[in-house]
Amino acid sequence: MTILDSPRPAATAPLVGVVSATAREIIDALVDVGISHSFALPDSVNVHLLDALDGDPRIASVRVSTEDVGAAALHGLWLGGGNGVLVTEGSGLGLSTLVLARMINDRVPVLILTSHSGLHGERHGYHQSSALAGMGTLRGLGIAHHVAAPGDDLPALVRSLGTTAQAMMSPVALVLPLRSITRGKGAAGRVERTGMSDLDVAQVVLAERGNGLIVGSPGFSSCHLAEGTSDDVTVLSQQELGYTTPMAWGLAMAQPHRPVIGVDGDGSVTSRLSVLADLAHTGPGNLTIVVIDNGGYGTFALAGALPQAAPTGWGVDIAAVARACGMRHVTEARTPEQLRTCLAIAIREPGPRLVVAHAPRSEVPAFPEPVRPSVLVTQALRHHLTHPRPTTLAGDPR
Ligand SMILES: Cc1ncc(C[n+]2csc(CCOP(=O)(O)OP(=O)(O)O)c2C)c(N)n1
Repeated sequence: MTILDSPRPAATAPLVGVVSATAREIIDALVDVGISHSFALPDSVNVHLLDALDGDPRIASVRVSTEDVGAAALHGLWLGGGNGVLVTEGSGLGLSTLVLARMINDRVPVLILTSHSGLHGERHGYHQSSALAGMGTLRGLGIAHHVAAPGDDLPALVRSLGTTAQAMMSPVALVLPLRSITRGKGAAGRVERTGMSDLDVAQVVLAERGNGLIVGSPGFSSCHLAEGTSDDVTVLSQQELGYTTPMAWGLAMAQPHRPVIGVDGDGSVTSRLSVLADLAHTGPGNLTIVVIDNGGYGTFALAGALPQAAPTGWGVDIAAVARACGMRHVTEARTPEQLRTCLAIAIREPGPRLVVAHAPRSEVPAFPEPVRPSVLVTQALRHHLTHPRPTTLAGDPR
């Protein structure tokens, strides 16, 4: 057993979580406290609520590609006479810190429904960063908040905290427990799609990488990349939306003689489109970014959600944006064969290069989470790249 074969929950481990409310009950409570608009980006806890909000005429439901932008829009909305709720996981709340500080300064109320407190049966270690960012923002800014436990009366809490936000003229947050909101009636429709899949993309990248270092994204593809490379520290993933491409960029700068491949998701890249301008300007030649474009946030199929459109699903063309930003080497692939050709060139020729892999089909991974705790891979990769002598993961050979 190597250091990376760390214990993980069995795939059959019971899911911890108690449904506390249907999405409809939460929306009724939001309406009762005068919420007119919601701004949101999906996560596994809120996704059923967002689907229900989209279909409820009482609240205008706005999907955003990054949460801090939603927070800033809610500030403007209040100026104009509206009352909003920000629905976000903890990582997005962390991103919104600066905007919330301004809202506190200006006495602008907003109700925040967030998730990942780091308590109550959390079983994915990679949610730690989300919990730290979200709870850190609440504590650091002194935002009044309540961490709900499984089984709590969530609609009552929404009514109570929504009222408080308005009375105190301040942001107020409810931290939702895992799997606490159900869709209510009706099962999610599964959409059958044809064409290349995220699994195909991962397999081609692994086959074509040579000695390339790989940085995956928060989506399914990281699980596909991790399966079968469990002893390989040169394949790691970045679990925060939007930061796969920047992390791969920095790694490529530090390792100029080695190819570096960022395997990013369309939802992740569109949350930080400005990185494409940065890469065009200063991106290193050994960097290749493969964007898996499936038109949405495919990962939430795991939570039994309806397909969640990302900006690509609304028509954003990542290849066109990259070209408009000044990236000179942009290609697109629709089949594994085309992707193989694009990658072979990208890895051989100087870049930076962007390959958009149109992969509408999502394969649910065999084990739907990164196989290894990221701290182990992070530290092992750094050691591997900076240590003058070869090491094995089982231990230092000296
Ligand atoms: C800042 C932030 N907000 C929200 C999330 C929750 N989240 C996890 S995976 C994911 C979707 C990723 O979409 P995409 O990059 O298109 O990959 P796919 O799910 O399609 O594989 C989201 C929104 C997150 N990880 N980070």
